[in-house]
Amino acid sequence: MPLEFVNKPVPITRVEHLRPDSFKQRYRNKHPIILTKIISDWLPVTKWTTSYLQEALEQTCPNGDLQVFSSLDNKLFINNPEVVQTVNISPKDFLNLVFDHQEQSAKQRFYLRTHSMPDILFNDINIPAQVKSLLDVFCSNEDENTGMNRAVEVQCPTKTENVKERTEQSALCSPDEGLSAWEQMLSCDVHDENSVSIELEDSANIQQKLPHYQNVSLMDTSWQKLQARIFNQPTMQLWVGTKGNVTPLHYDRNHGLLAQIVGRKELILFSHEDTPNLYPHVSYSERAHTSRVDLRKVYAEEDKRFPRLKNAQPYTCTLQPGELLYMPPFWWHDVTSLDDCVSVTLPWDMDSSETVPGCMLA
Ligand SMILES: O=C(O)CCC(=O)C(=O)O
Repeated sequence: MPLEFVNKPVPITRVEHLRPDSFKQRYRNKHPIILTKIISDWLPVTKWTTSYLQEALEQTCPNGDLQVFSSLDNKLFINNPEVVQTVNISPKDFLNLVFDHQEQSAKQRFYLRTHSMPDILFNDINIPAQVKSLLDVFCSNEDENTGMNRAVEVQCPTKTENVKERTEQSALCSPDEGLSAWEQMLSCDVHDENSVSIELEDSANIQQKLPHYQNVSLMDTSWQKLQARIFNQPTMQLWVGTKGNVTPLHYDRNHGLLAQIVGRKELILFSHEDTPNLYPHVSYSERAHTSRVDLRKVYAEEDKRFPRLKNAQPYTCTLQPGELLYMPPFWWHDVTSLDDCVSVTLPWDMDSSETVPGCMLA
């Protein structure tokens, strides 16, 4: 008989699109949510075939092997030498082993979790339209701390021929030598050599102020900050692994987006409020963010050591390719790959205004 929870598992809400203010009011730092359309036509979802991934991964290790995990029980994967060991393997062999459908039932499982996003793949993710589609939702129109309207940044526009000549002539004798003509015309602070900051309200008639320039593009500065945080190549991770892999119950201290690119993943989440029911490892250990519970064993009533688990409130979903899951900081999650899978995680830190839940400090 499978374990009966006191509280029935609740399916995580799915929406096609979400307005930034709804995200801020209802989900950010509060509740998980799945967005079904926001990445469905993302380049990675359509472009990352096995051969393309092989090419990208070969560039990250031109002279040799990738480091991937194999699991000591061929199932549970967590970054801990008691549970996994590392294997050195060429990208080609690794991808063949993961995506080889002949041997599916008996095969050895592997998991690749990169420490940074390989360049080629990062370029596919970080193209402006994709960045914008995510930031529209995950960043609202106000400054997070002051509630004031923000400044916008003007990216270096393209000069028309006319202006090029005038700039070159005036540069010979101009007292403002060093400042380009477009910066002088806006008479504002120079940000760096490619951009300047202006007040949001001054941005409405920006094109009229720069009549001789093309491609005047505006970038909201707090968007830029969030872009640098969410689309941060060193923290973004690529996960490629075999059907049946399990990342057991744990929490992260950051906001997390899990973008599902290939295959399906089944997730079980619990709020940080359920921490006492989830039996974390002792707080001074390196495994404090992981649970002592293997959900599969407890669900099957093979392990009776964790009676409080049945009082927890599970939130569940099967994440499909092209879907994006938002997980708030300190929410526990357990992930099973239902297929051979490729995913991308995009974590970002809590703001200074967001606090660690009291129950996690105990
Ligand atoms: O996809 C997985 O196997 C684990 C993902 C995860 O733990 C995370 O996104 O924090």
